[in-house]
Amino acid sequence: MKILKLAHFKFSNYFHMKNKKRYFAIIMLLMGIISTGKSQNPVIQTKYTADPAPMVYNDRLYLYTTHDEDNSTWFTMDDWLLYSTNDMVNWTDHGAVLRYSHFAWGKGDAWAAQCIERNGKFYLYVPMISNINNRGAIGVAVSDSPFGPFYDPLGKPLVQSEWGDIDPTVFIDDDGQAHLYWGNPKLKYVKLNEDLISYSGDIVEIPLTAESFGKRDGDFNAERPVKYEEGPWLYKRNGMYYLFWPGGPLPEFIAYSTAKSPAGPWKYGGIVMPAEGGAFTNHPGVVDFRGKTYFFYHNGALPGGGGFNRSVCVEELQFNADGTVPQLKMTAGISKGIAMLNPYEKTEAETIAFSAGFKSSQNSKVGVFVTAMKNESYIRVRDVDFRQKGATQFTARLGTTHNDPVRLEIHLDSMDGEPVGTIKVPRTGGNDRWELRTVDVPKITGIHDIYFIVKGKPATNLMFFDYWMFSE
Ligand code: FUB
Repeated sequence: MKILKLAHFKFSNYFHMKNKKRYFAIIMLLMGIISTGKSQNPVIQTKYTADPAPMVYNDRLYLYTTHDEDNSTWFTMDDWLLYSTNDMVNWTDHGAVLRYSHFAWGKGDAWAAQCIERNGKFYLYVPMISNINNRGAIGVAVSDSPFGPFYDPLGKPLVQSEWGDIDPTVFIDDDGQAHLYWGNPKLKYVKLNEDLISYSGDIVEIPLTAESFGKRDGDFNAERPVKYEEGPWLYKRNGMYYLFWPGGPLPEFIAYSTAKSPAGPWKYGGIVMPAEGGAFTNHPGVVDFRGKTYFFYHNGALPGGGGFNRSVCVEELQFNADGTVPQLKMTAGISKGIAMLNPYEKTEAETIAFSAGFKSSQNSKVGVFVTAMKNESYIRVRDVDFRQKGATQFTARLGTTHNDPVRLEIHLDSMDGEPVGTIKVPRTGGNDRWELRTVDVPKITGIHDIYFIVKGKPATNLMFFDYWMFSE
């Protein structure tokens, strides 16, 4: 009930914001960026995603997210999703890796999570409503792979004390000690044991002082005496500990505090990302990857987006020389990838730099695949290196249910002009039945962006697309 009240409070504040005009201007700007096809943010377009939790493992960046169901009017969230990238511009969808229903004690609300690796095992800390006492609780699920399957080794919550036990962030320090922070509106902390599925010592309630978390502007709220709201993210750089967190009053901005020890005391640092982007929540996720630092967050920028239909974005974060964090704006995203994509290896159709009109799903036949929902749906794949030898054939695994012709066009570097190849999509009859099609293409060499554009008369579900590759 308390969380419901909190959300109601969030919701009404949001819609009574005085800066409504500014909000709509930003939405129009983001929609403009999206429609030019040059956008990189939001990084996922085939589903509504929120609460990004990046993790680097074996030189690949994994991104766990929550999942706002389509047309949600509340935080209707049933599962946790996984995406990954090798280049920061093309993202592969690995589908849902865990659901609240996988926990015998889980009742609903698959909210902000974080995954961490130790000794080849993956620990996913997840909040949800527990059916033990109908309150928020934090569980931990374990897997041998970042992709799952994850299982609940405890059969009960790791933490369950009172309302507001949500949004866990986990961090393993250089000395091997793991730390867990969480909470809304309280901020709580505990040291995890070596096994990462238990803790010793008391749960500490971090004092919410203005010195640590900034004086709250606007409303006086006895429950929320400072800016801190929820969604903490613990990160370390050059011996300094950073706690990033969404602050209020609503709509949320992201701010940070620093400390010389992972347990605090914390010193308020300032606002990293002011409130903008059309969602009344935000959520930080910060990670180092191949020498750069990336700052993940969410907004409501996708078509149909908003406070309960959010989308995950990313910016590069460059710290100031003195270790303070500069203020970031929400932008079109990463403009330059950090690696090339090899078109001679099988590439999943759900590896996408940007798309419009596609939705992703998964089934037992092919795993994750994408569906073109309307005429002229497109997928852009960036920085594809055909090398000097060049490609002369294109193969795709795809299908449709329609009698009316549907075609897949392959374009290079732009959606305009003549395609380099066109496939007449075979009528397989369903997404449990697939066919391979190969077409010749004029020799393609060098580095290009590829656009896959689906064209046809059917009103919806034009084409299912599983994977593609070129041949030399
Ligand atoms: O996504 C559900 C909740 O909204 C998260 O747990 C919070 O951090 C906020 O983003």
